[in-house]
Amino acid sequence: MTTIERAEVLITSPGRNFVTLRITTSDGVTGLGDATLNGRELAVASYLEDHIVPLLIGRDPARIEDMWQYLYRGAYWRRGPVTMTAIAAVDTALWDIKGKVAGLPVYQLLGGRSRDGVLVYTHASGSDTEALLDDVARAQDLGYQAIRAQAAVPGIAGTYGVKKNGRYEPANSSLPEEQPWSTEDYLRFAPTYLRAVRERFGFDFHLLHDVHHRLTPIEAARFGKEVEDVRLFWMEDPTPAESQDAFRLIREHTTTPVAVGEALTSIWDVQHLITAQLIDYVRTTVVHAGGITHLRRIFDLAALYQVRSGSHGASDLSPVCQAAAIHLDTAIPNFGIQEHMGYPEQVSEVFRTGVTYADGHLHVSDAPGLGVEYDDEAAARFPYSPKYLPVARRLDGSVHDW
Ligand code: EZ4
Ligand code: CO
Repeated sequence: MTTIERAEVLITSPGRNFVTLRITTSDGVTGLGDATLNGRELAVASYLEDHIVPLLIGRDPARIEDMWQYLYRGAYWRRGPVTMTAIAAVDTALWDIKGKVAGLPVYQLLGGRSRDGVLVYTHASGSDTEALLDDVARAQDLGYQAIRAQAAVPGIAGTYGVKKNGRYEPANSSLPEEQPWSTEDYLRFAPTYLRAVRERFGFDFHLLHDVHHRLTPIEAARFGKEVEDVRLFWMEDPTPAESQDAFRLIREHTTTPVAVGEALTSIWDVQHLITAQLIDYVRTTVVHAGGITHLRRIFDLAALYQVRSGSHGASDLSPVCQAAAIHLDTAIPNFGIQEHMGYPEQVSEVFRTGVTYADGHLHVSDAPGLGVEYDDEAAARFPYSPKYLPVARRLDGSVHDW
């Protein structure tokens, strides 16, 4: 029997930190899984190295579902981002191996193509409304048909989502940066720049906006209602999702579509959101929600309730996760949209991927497995350096949701 012979946890920082799990079988086939949890990289590396890798050696790499059950159900301590990211890494690597053994790209193993390409949205932002408008024009020139718009709230240094020197990278300091937040200023300003985008560019493209957990349910309801004329594709993470029922209040007040889930890690975290039809798009993704196996299960549940996928795709999800996500997006019936933020240049020196962009869509190659290769020599040139996400404080100094 073919067995898992080796599993290595690889850490590199080509412009930003990534953790990768590489599993090698007794037949010499390798599979890759993304294990990156932004700002908590070493916690996942330890969970894998100290608690998962010893369990893998000698097992059958073909038993993907059983491995998932063994690592999730077989453990007393369940769920949470560290655990689910580690399980995701194993699951993704095993799908990669299965594809290579079969000589098929992963989307074929998932049932084959449901669409020609994967609609993606890119990010546009600005230090003020004019700069945002310039950035939306740039995104349109690149062919994007869906664009997320964020602008710096006047007087609020470090507003979420605004690029510095052409890139947005929130995990930016060796200890968490503390950033101010004013809900009042945001609620006054954000509708004005979203309206300015529609006034300048019209309605012939999808416009998205990320609230990034900053509002209470009633504030989010007011915001959604106020921007209905802007016809957002979605408002993202309007309020923290620890209480799934909080979304009912938003729902009762506005027809602005709601997306949530980038920080959620299991089907249980989205069960009520989906089954009570409190959201329109579920943003869970491969690396943080238990891998291809579990994400497929979430999307299948979502399909029953006309909820579509809208997976997180920020630069802190590695090209291995991106490739896995595009394979899944290609295959599922209820795909909605995929986030595509792009990577620092050096990332392509370490990860060679078959994912390509054309006309607002991403495509996977027909290479067997996920179609991603990891260059150890290049990786060694970029040592890990600790980076934290910021912390938000209201103007009175108290902690707010970042
Ligand atoms: O803040 O991935 O929609 N994208 C986002 C991201 C998240 C980061 C956190 O690690 O909200 O920018
Ligand atoms: Co987001």
